[in-house]
Amino acid sequence: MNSKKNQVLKEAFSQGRLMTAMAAHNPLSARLAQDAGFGAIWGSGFELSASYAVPDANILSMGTHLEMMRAIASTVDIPLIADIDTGFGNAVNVSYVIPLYEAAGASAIVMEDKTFPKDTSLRADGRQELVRIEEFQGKIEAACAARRDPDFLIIARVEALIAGLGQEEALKRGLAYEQAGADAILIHSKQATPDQILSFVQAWTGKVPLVLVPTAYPQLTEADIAQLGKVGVVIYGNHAIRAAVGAMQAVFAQIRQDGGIQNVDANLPSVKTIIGLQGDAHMRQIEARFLR
Ligand code: SPV
Ligand code: MG
Repeated sequence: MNSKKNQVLKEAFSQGRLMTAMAAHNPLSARLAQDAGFGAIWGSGFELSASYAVPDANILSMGTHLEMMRAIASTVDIPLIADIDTGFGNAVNVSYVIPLYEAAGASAIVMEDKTFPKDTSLRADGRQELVRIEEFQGKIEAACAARRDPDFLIIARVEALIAGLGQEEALKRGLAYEQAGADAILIHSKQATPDQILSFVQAWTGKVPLVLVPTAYPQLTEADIAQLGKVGVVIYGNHAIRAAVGAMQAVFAQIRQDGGIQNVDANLPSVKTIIGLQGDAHMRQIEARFLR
């Protein structure tokens, strides 16, 4: 079952098809993303941290993230790309972490070249310290050696642009990580226009596909990205949690303002809709078949 999901991503890469991955922070948000037609789920550390109301800075334990990935992977049929931040330590930690994520049902991991504990990328003035290139190559090699299914993808994330180190350093790191065995390179940018990313993509001479997270430069559409030809996945990094926060804030404020739920009820998904999302139909089938 899982090896099939792994192949979906791998095949998209080899066929040069652009995959879309929507962030999720729990199985319900993953199911909604699947129902909406996204090709994959992004097991976002930012979203999970936000859902626990803590910063995205390795405050949550690896176990907390891992268990959420297991719950998500067992709920959806599309591949899960797990965000393992910096790999929770050095190459030794990575060697132990990869089989756990694979067994949890992820089809790929993204590991970034920052120091542990990391700071979140999109915050202005975050602590963005990178590890040495050789050290990160060792972590990628450890990840590749630790996977059991060769179709389980190891995606290396370059944070040089986030750290303000410029395109040359970002390209150097991307190529070094490809050489170490990475199946794709995620290049992240927090610039408010796509120029920085477009320049990187144009200059990219590697053979493996790139992965983009256009949160900071939303003007860049999927059609634009597909046209670039070098990008394998576009990740929508935090739109599930932002949508949820915005919707809750609006409804909670309305209820307080009105002194009751009389004006919000008609605009909310019905209880029946939620029961459907809980997988009620499946449970009723089980009831009909086995309850005596
Ligand atoms: C995440 O969603 O956890 C990411 C993407 O890593 S970002 O928050 O943009 O760094
Ligand atoms: Mg993250």
